[in-house]
Amino acid sequence: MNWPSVLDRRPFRENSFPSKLHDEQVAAILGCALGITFTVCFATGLYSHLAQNPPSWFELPSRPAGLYRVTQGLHVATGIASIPLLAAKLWTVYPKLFSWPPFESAAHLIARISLLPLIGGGLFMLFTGLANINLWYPWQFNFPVTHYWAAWLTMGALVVHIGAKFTTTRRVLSRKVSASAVPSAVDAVDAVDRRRFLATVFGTSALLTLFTVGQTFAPLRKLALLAPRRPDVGPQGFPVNRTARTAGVVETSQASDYRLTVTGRVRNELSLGLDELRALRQHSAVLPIACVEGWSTTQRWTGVRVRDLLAMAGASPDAEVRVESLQQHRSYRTSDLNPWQAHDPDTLLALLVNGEPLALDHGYPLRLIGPNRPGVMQTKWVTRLVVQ
Ligand SMILES: Nc1nc2c(c(=O)[nH]1)N[C@H]1C(S)=C(S)[C@@H](COP(=O)(O)O)O[C@H]1N2
Ligand SMILES: [Mo]
Repeated sequence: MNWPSVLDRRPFRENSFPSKLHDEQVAAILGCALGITFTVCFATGLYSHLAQNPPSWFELPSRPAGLYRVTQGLHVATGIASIPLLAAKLWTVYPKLFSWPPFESAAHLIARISLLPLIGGGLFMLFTGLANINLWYPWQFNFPVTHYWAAWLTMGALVVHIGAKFTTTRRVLSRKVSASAVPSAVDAVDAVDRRRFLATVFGTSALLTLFTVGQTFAPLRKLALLAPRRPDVGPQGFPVNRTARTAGVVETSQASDYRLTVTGRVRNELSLGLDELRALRQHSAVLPIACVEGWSTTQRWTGVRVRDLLAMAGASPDAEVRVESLQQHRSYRTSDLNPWQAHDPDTLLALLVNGEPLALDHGYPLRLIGPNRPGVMQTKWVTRLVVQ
């Protein structure tokens, strides 16, 4: 192959990309914004992962009660805000794909290779996250596991990228006027174009956030027009992800022989019918359901404290508890309470929401609700507590 003739063709030819928006300073500003949104998204995602899969050295505290709601709300909001930023950033820098020679030094080669996991990973994270909040799974893999490991790969590549671009970014961001001492009229027009481009990109990002963040931030609820789930729409005024029908619990949850059992490492096993549960001391708490998909809703729940049941059963105060649902298949049929959560005065097995018996889709006859827990761990249709 004859290289020079290849280089003579588009897109390798000089001036193949005449737009002045393919500019280092624009790329640097978008890069800084993405650095912030990706870092917040990664930190809140790690927290969510720890909450759902606690390693032996970590126990999720049960307070502040609304913490997970804030962190997961931020996770989804920063992910959504990143979409226009990443699209604009990729468009700004794509001519560099065709730069010649392809690399100038070993460090430059490594920096360019790291773009593969960075761009691939970034697009993968935003696409899978967006699909997940829309409950759309056009793939075979396990979403949480893959999304988690791809995040490490992406952030690793981001660290390499920041290292490689640090000097250039500092230089172009401190550049006030154009390279020539006296800026020409053409330069001034280019600068206005660049500012307009950036304003459009940041504006799109802000509008997307504004029209979705009401799914968890109550004052903006009316504006949550683009949110896949409205926090005030559903039976009893709040949403349902998994219905009793899809969970396969329609018959069992309505059976008159329903019992709650408390077993495992206890002195006396308990087996309580609904009337017996209603006759125990009832406690109310105002707590959110904070779904990993970013929506959340706060309700007033009433029922029996888990710690009261543990005391009745004679369980040790530092016990962990596995909460099991009538649901037999698919994920989220059980969840674990660490000792803090199990003994929190607001961790309830709720019979009522806002004074009414729970709707079947909200977990009738009994659901777990506790402070600072991911929504997926607020198990519905509870039938058994196993003390570990
Ligand atoms: N048994 C059971 N409980 C469950 C689920 C489930 O699939 N099965 N879904 C969880 C999820 S993802 C959330 S966000 C909360 C609230 O979900 P809902 O909107 O389906 O009630 O309940 C949780 N409890
Ligand atoms: Mo959820």
